[in-house]
Parts: sequence; structure tokens; C-alpha cells
Amino acid sequence: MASRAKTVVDKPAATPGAPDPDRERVVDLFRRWGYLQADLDPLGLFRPLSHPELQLTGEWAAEARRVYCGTIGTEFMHISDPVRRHWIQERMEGPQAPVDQQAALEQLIRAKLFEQVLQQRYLGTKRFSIEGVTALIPLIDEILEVAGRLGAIELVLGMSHRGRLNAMVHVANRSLEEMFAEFEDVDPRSVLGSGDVKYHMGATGEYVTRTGARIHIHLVSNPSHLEAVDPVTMGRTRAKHDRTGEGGREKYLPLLVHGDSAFAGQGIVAETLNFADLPGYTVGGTIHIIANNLIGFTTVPREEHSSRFSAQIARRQSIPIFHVNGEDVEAVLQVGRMAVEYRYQFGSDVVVDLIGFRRYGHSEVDDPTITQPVLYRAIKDHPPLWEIYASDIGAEDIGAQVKAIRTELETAQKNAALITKKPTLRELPKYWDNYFGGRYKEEYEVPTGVPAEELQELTRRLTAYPEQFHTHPKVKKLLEQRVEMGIGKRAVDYGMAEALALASLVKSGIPVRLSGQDSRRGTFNQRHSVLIDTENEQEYMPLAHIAPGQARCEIYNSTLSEAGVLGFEYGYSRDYPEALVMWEAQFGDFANVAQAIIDQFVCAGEDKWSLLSGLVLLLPHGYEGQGPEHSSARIERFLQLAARDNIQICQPSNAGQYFHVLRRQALRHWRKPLIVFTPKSMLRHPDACSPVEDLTHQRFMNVFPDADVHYAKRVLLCTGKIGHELREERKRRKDQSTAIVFVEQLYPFPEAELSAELQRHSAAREIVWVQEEPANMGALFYMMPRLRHIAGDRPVLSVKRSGSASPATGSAGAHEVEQKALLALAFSSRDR
Ligand SMILES: Cc1ncc(C[n+]2csc(CCOP(=O)(O)OP(=O)(O)O)c2C)c(N)n1
Ligand SMILES: [Mg+2]
Repeated sequence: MASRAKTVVDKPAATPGAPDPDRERVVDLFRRWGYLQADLDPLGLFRPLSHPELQLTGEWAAEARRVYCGTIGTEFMHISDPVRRHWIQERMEGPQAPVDQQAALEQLIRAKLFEQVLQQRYLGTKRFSIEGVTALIPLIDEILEVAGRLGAIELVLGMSHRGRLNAMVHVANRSLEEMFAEFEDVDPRSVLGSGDVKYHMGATGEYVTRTGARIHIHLVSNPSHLEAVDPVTMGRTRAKHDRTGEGGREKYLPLLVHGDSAFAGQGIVAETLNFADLPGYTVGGTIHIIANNLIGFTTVPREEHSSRFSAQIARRQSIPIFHVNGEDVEAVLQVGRMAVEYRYQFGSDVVVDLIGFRRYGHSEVDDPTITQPVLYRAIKDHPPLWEIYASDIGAEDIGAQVKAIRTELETAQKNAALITKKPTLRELPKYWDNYFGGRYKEEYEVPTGVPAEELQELTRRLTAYPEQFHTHPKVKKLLEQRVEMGIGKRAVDYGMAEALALASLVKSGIPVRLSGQDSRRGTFNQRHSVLIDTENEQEYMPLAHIAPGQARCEIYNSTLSEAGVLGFEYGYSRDYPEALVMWEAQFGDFANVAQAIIDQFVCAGEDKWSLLSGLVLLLPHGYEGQGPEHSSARIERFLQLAARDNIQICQPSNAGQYFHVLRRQALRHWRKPLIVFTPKSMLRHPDACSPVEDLTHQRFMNVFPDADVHYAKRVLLCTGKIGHELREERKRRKDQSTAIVFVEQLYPFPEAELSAELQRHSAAREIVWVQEEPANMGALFYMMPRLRHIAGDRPVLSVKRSGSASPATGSAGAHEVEQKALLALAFSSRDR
């Protein structure tokens, strides 16, 4: 008793209006841990934890418990910035804004009845019903209402299957007829060989807020690969911001809707979250909603993640996570409001964990009572949310309203059956008007040479820096060499060819964006796009100082991610067709970490969704004795993915060719992803350097003929580095009867040019494809039938490493031996 009295005496005199420290201490415990004890699961199966530090009684505890252990569980005490924490505290503890109950109720009825009509009319068709997390619709609605007031003109929405059809109608405002028509059978010939299932297609639409603001809705096309759309959505948003400049972040709001299982399990989520505050990737805050039905197909939370909540992967960032019981509609709206206001206030990501259940199986054809019998007994008896909410707010006589909505839906469904052609659910933005995809046509070609005087001027700008700037001696030397390259005193290497290409493009108003691991300097010390002052590490980027009024040139070191970064750049290219957008792998070998983005977006996007991209992938490739994972960008994989001119695959064998292929990509209006296998050791190799004149007049040559040999007995065909080694070997052998032809563009296959080349060497009896990759890799499988087709009666042979499970040997010595054997074989006649 005495000690208690002493405590009171020692307390500093309370300042009027200042928080009482004892009260603060109690409330702080609830602020920190209250979410663990919150009432978050509508079915009550995911029980609140009994946290030992919250076993408190008294008035303060009761008040704090009401706020922090109710139907909202807020995780925010890990946020280091006290201003942000106070903001959330005030919003949680203060009075709540009134809710438009009628609007919310109507949305819930509409969302439910839409699913019901689909279920009745198209029994057995996958729709991935929203039911169980139906509050997602009023939640997004509230976000839009508030975002509209804060300046949003567009919502960039990335989401997967769950609730997507419902969102198309109730968020993107696509007409009911259009949506039902997606379920009707149409003439299969109109979609054969392309298209996608209805719950993956992108859509655009318009949402009108209750105050009359119009918000364009852009629902991003999405593959089955869960969460792969996340970085793509961010990249798209970033491009829209960059196009807009000042105020872009307020205007374009990104929203990602995740699944609980996918959010916890898919690594690309972590990669995407990590972009939030990085200058090259930030979108001023993304709102994440987890449509958390506490299940993933047949897998339950304790099997999904090691954390208590799926959302907690986001805990490494200093951002709030709002868990909310999906059946307290007004709590859901409160959270929606807080989330969007927080995003606008602090430019931060926010996570909303909307907790509900899944009324049906994974899809409607799936029987969940086999794996979760108890859960599904509870669900079976659980009323739909609109009924619960109607009773919560005392809404009476809504029978007529429900009936009217049902009639509206059924009429739309009947009308849809009369539609014979699938409707287009989206419109492309105007900036796509001048660009096109489809099959290649020669008329798309444009000259890509740059006059000598202009190259000299560009060189001057590329090699200059402010007077007081302290340049590293090695960089200084490099710049001096570049000066000589620009005026023709020294052959141009790849680094300079690239710099000249980018400089010429930004000068003519074409923006450039390149990102990749260590891309600013360049993995191989070849780029040096940013000069670093040796005294103070200040930066100077010559490419940003090429000409007054030039376009933007941005080169970023990316995070150590492939899938996330490539997804982002793909997304960026989708909303910036005028720009040259490039992603560079550290070594091409690592591109397979991004395989889902390559397969699902880069290669198949046009076929599935008629969506174009001019993205460039720069993939260092070449067998140089560096081991199994620093050798191969897997040419074979890209060639296998190529069909119907969906992509371009090139391997420019010298600096001039690299210059032209980059300019060609930017200047042609044919928007196709371009895969470029780039060199490593050849970056500065004299044989791969080009006289500056090659930059002034030539175009990119799909096939690089042999200018030295005229009456060849044998033609060696190859691509990339091995060609230069063959040339060296030929010189060593003083061989004058072997022509070496580089196939610079592998796809689309340059049949006419190659035929002409073989025709030119009509006396050659041996035609040999030479590659350094093993027999089961490289371009062999692709080239042989095509070469045989154009070689007529002449035999086509091949030289390659023998088939191998791993791309390359780990021994530099073994590599040397193999490489020598390849060269020897290439020059030994089969008659011998
Ligand atoms: C990358 C990937 N792996 C596996 C699947 C197969 N799959 C489709 S939905 C699903 C469960 C998803 O659970 P959750 O993320 O919680 O979303 P829900 O269906 O519950 O809304 C799985 C495993 C997939 N589509 N993508
Ligand atoms: Mg789930």
C-alpha cells in the first residue's frame, strides 16, 4: 500500500490536457498487442489469442480493449515514425465518420445476387465466387469514394481470380449483359488459338462517386500464376505517374487484391512490397487488400504460413496492417477510409486484411466438405452478409429491393444469351494509337543510322562533366577512349555504342528507362552511365545532359530480384509505348527466376490479351569458363516460346549491330518484346568493336554476311561469341575457303537473308551450324530444320558440345579443352 502511495507522490504534476502516463502505458499495450485478441473471424473458428500482457482490468483497459480488440485489429506499433503512429491512434480512438448504410447494403445485395444468378444459370462453370468476403465490394467502393475526394482519377487494380467477375461489374461498372455474355457459348472460331479465360481478362470502366467524381478503373490482365500481376500493376502505375509528372501519384492509385494463401507463400509478394520506397520503383503507396478467406484451395492457415496472419510478410516494412472482421461492414468501411487516407497522407503502402470465409469450394465444382467438413457445416448455416447487415442496421421491407435487383439481373442474363459476339471489355489508352503488333512486315523498317556530326556532338555530351567534378581515374580514361571512338580514332565498343544509341534517342524525344542489378555501372564495368565524384560521391549522369528539351533517361540499380523487377518493367512498357524500356539480367542465367513473367506476360500477353509491349530484355550470354550459372541465358527456352512473331530474339555480334537493334526497337512502331543476348568478354574485344561509320549508315542486319570470303567451300553458321572465335581460328589456319555467317536475329527467322547468303556460296558443299551450347541447348533444335529447308540438297551438319544436364562445366580448364575441340571440329571436313 505504502509503495503505491509513493508512486503517486513521485509522479510529476499533471499538465492539463497532457496524456496521463499510466493511462498511456495501459493503452499502449493494447495498441501494440490488441490485434492478437481482436474478434476477426466471422465464423469464430480463428480464435483471438489470450495475450498475457493484456490481462488488465479497469476503465482504461476496457476502453482500450473496445478500440483495439474489437472487429479491427491494427498492427502499427512497429512503425518507427511517431507521427504516423499517432495518426493511426487518433483515427482508431477518435469518433468515426458516418456511413452510407443504404449504399453499402445495396452493394452487398447486388454482389450476392450476381453470384447467385451465375450459379443458377451457369452451373458448374468456374467463377470463383466472392461470397464469404463479399464486403470486398463496399470496401473498394469506400476506397474509391475517399480517393476521388483526394484527387484520384484512376484506380489501377491488380487482382487474381477471387471475386474478379463481381469486381468487373461492381467496381469497373461493366454491364451485366457483357459479363453474362462471357459465360455464353460463342462461335469457337472467333477465339481459337488465343484469348484467355474470363476471370483473367483485363477490363476498363468508369466508377462515379456519390459526389460525382469520375474514376477510371483499369483492371490489369492477369495470369493464373498468383501474385505475378503485383509488380506488373506497380510498373503500370509508375508509367502513368511518369507520363503525368507533377501530381501523378495523387491521380493514379494502385490497389492490389491478394489471396491469403498466395500472399504468404509467393515470393514475388515480398519482392513487390520491397519496391515501395525505392526512387526508381515507388508509386507513392500501394493499397493491398488480402481477400482473406482463411483457406487456399484445400490448405488451411496453419499449413499456409509460419506467422499468425498471412499479412505479416508485410511487417518488415514500416507500414500499417489493418485486420478486419469481414462481417462488420462498418468496421470494413472505416478501415477502407483509413487505408486510403493514410496512403495519401504519407505516400505509404497500407495492408488491409479482410477476414471472412469461402462459401463454396475453391471453385464451384470443388467439394470442400471432404477436406474441411466441420468448417463447411458452419458455413452452410451461415446467412449471407446482406441479411446480417440489414438486420444490424434495422433495414426493413427490403424484399421489394431484393426482388427488383434480381429481376434486373435475370433480364440482363436473358439479353446476354442473344449476344453472338464476345464484347470487348476494355479500351486502350490513346497513347497506343500509333503502335501496333501482329505479324512482322518489312514496311515497318525505319533507318537507324545517325549522321557522323551528330554522333560527334553526342560524344561530346556523353564524355563531358562539370568542371569541379572529380572523376575516378579509370572512368576518366574510359571517357577519353570514348572521345576517340566518337571521332573515329578508335573503334566503338559495346558500352559506347549503347551510350550513343540511348543519347540519340533521348535527344529525339524518346524516353529511356533501364533497370537491372548494378546496371548503372554495368556488371562488366562497361556502362558507367552515372559518374561518381571521388570526393563526395555526388552523381552526374551525362545522358541527362544531352540536349535542351531532351526526353528522360533513367537508369536504375534494381533490387536483387528478377521476377519482381521484370514484372515491373513489363508493366511499365505497357503504359509507355513511346519509351525504350529495358530490363537487364546480371547474367542471363538468372532470367529463369523470372520465368513466369517471361512465359505468362512477355511471350503470351499479345496472344492471350491482345496487349502489346516493346520491352527489351538484355541477357548476358556466352561460354567463357565461368561455370554452370554464368554461361547461358538459355537461348533454347526463348526460341521454344517463339511463335506467330510474338517476340524478337537477337544476338548482335558487334557494337554497331547493338546500336542499331536498340534504335530499331525504339523507332519502329511495331511493339514486340525484344530478347537480346548480350556479350560479356566480347564487350571490348577488338573483333566485336565497330568503326563509327557503321553507326552512321547501316541498319541492323538480321544476318551478318562474311565480307572476306567469296568462293567458300564450307559455310559455318553461328550466333554470338563463337563466331568471333571461329574467325580467329580461321585466321590462325590461314583458311580462305570457309565463310562464317552470323545469324544476328534468330526470331523471326530471317529466311530470305539466310537463303541469299547460302545462295551466294552456292559452291559450298558443307553447311555447318556451330554453337558452343550443348546439343540439348542453344539454337540447334531450332536452326537445323530451318537450315535444311533452305539448304536444298546440300547437307547441313552441326558442331556443338555433347548433351548435358548442366549448361556448362565448372572447370575453366575443361572449358578451354571443349572450346578448342569445337573449333577444331568446325574446321575439319567430314570427308576426312
Ligand atoms: C503460382 C501458383 N501456384 C499455384 C496455383 C494454383 N492455385 C490456384 S488458386 C490456389 C489457392 C489460392 O488460395 P488463396 O491465395 O488463399 O486465394 P483464394 O482462392 O482462397 O481466394 C492455388 C494453389 C496458382 N494459380 N498459381
Ligand atoms: Mg484464400
